[in-house]
Amino acid sequence: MGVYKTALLSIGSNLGNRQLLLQKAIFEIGKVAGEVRQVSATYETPSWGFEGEDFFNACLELQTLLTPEELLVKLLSIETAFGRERKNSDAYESRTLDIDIIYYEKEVINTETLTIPHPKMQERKFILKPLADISPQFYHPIFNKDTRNLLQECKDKSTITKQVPRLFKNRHTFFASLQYVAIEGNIGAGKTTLATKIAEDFNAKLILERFAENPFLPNFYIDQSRYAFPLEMSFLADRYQQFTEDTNQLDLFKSFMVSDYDIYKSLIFAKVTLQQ
Ligand code: PH2
Ligand code: MG
Ligand code: MG
Repeated sequence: MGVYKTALLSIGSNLGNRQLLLQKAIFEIGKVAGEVRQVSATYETPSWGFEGEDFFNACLELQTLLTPEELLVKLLSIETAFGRERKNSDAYESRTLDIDIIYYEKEVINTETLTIPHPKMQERKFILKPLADISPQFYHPIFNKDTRNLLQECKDKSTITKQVPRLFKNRHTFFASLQYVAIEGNIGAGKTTLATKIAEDFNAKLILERFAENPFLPNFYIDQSRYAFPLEMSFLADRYQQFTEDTNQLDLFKSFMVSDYDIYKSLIFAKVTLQQ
């Protein structure tokens, strides 16, 4: 059995939906490289060292059984899978996703492919600030200073701003932060399948739409304009009753609720079948 090692990573994006890319990257890192134990806040930071769009940056703590080289290979393949394109030049470029190993335990590594600790970390507030969120007292093995000291001494004066939506270290913590999830979509899209899987995987109370015979439906097919209103009212009343019954009792053993319909679907139908 291998021994778990702690790696501290910096992640950044300045192309596309930056927050979503960082979040998906964290989930993927947790899937292929180990367990994500901590995630910092997200910070918006001006591009450092080149002209480009502002970045979103964060840091995370990973527990891993991989060696530094194995970890690097996994992280590079995630970058590629997330649309990162590398041109054959040394200049910085905008990127959908960058993942850098800042520390790997207290190891000092200098090979052709890998330099750990990250050689420029002490010059970059976009690394030190988020790192101070999760590892303020981690000692740099060469400088013998902790993250807080390095941040205080850092000459990078760029303004970086904390973002409000936070990143989650895994899907479980994400789902546990929710209260109610409603899945909507066309008939046959797979709403029930998805809601059922989410309920199983993430310990949610499952709320499925119950179809009752609607007495107005046959008439509606004969005379739409005459029966559309009572039909929609009847569906709405039925859904309202179901919804109140199913959501009123709190199941203390479940962490949230997931349903295969949204109560507001009545409005969508009404827009189609009713006159103004
Ligand atoms: N990454 C770089 C170069 N410059 N600037 C910001 N603000 N954030 C980054 O992640 C970043 C950068 C090279 O990897
Ligand atoms: Mg980098
Ligand atoms: Mg990199």
